Amino acid sequence: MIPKTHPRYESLLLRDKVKNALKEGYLADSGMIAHGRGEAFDYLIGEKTTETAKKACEAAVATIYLAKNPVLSVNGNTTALAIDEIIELAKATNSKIEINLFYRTPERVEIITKMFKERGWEKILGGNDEELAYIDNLNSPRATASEEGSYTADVMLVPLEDGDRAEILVQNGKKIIAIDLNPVSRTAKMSTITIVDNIVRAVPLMTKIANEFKESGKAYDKEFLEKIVNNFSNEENLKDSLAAIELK
Ligand code: PTJ
Repeated sequence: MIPKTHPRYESLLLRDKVKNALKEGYLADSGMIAHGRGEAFDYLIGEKTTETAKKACEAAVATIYLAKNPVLSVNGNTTALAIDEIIELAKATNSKIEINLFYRTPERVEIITKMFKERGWEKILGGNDEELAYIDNLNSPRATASEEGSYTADVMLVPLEDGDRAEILVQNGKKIIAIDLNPVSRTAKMSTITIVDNIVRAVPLMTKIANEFKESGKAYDKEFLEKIVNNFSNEENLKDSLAAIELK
């Protein structure tokens, strides 16, 4: 039990989630390493959402609203840290959710599928029962793709990925939104929009923006959405994200 008064309470809580996910059998053991790397970058940006990340979130939501078939891709770490938040975002933006694992095993897929179903999200794509297609030129289990999901998606959210998929998906004509605390990662550089923020803050912020756009009618204003997307430069945004890292 972590005392709420601990100065690193939030961070320790996330560590607990990741540790439990490993014990429950759905987090890849490398997921612990990935989490540690994320923690270090989060520390450097002050463990808060920067204005730069907020801009990227707005561009991401606008891109999703303009999409025909948006898909939110989930792996072990994303499930451990943000399963409820991902479901909320999918509901707010009418997106599909698909399991995609680098270290894919039927057991991990089964546990993650069950977790989504227990939360009322029945139609989880990329599961064991589905006949999956394969993305060309991708030589890892990440190549698995649901026909109605990532195979035909025009926009995909890919949080916390290693660097092999984003580039290929972009080459396949998809718009890729990454959530990655490391602004110099391969995924960050290769994606269409990179949100340099912790997934636990970025996804709820995206949902908040999505709901605000809906309430104000902007979600249905194509011109407004296109303007946000066209004004966004991932290269510039990554430069600003890097500048937000302060070594004091
Ligand atoms: O569940 P699987 O089998 O698909 O495996 C998933 C992992 C995460 C193990 C796999 O994709 C991997 O090895 O990823 P990497 O190469 O370690 O990259 C993960 C990236 O996510 C790194 O750049 C981290 O800085 C970043 N990251 C880690 N935690 C967070 C994060 N970004 C946002 N929020 C976080 N909480």
